[in-house]
Amino acid sequence: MFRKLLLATGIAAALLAPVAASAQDVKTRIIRFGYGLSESSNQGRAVKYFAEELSKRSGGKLKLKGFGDASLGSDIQMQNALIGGAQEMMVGSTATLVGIVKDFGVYDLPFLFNNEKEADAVLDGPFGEKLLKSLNDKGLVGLVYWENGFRNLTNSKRPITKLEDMGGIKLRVMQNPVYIDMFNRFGANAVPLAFSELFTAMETGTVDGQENPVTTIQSSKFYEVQKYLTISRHVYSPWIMLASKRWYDGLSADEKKILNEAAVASRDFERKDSREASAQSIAYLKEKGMQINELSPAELERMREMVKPAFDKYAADGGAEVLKDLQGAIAASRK
Ligand code: TK8
Repeated sequence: MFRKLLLATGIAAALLAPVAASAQDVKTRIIRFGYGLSESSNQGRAVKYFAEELSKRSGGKLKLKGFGDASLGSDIQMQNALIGGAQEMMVGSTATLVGIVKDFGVYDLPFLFNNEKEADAVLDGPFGEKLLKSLNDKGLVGLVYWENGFRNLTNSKRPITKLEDMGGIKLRVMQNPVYIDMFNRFGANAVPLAFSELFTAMETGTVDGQENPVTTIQSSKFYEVQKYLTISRHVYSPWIMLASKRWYDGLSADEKKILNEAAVASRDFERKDSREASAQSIAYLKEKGMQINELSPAELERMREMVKPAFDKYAADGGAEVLKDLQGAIAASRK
């Protein structure tokens, strides 16, 4: 009797197992996911959340391994690894994609977005989607945009209260012509450099300053090597989650669905978390000894005036259409 029961349960289990497995066409996969910031940053927290979502939605089969602190390489190196199929996924700045799809530089023009709400509407809407799609024939799949945030200036030389204070400051910028042009117009000496080399460059005095959202200034401990923080909010910077197209194309429809849905969930988590963290950062940085000032509306207006020709240059360099589309999308988000 007992043996019969055992046998029966065994048969039932054998019959059921393939049913459960075939309900979802999901293989066990290890996904190497690289990012530039530390594990404890807003970026690191969202990678962890994404890993958990993937695991939950795949019954533990899609196993994401996060590699922070650019341990798989800088943004640009990782993009190339994805294209070649040597790495599955990453998150990084849209600004460093300009070597692959030039139009991504449009997000870097200064003072486009007034607030996060406009950015969300434009990035998640048809404009942002179209740019994501443009990566497909370059070997990349753009999944979602996360928030890096509004960028602010730090430096070790002097407080920046007016444009002229930027004069001669060696300022690290992302490897992107829009940033180089913008900060040279402001009178700084723009030095393009990978994020992964930035801390050391500031520590050794190779550069005097940099610009990033307050969350990054906190999580990357830039306050240890930078005295002055100027709230300028000159650019709203997105992050973009990317997959290797070579790898992605080999996924089943079920796996793609899980990946896409978990990516959207991670985006919503990341934006909320980053915004909450951002609200705490200023007080934290002050406590760490940074001297903080806000640029006056009048100074911001002078900066806007001064960089107007950067827009004309961008349009003349082949960006006219994408710029017009973006400005249209932002205007629509304000209605
Ligand atoms: C992290 C970078 C960073 C960006 C930069 O890899 O390079 O300044 O803001 O977030 O993508």
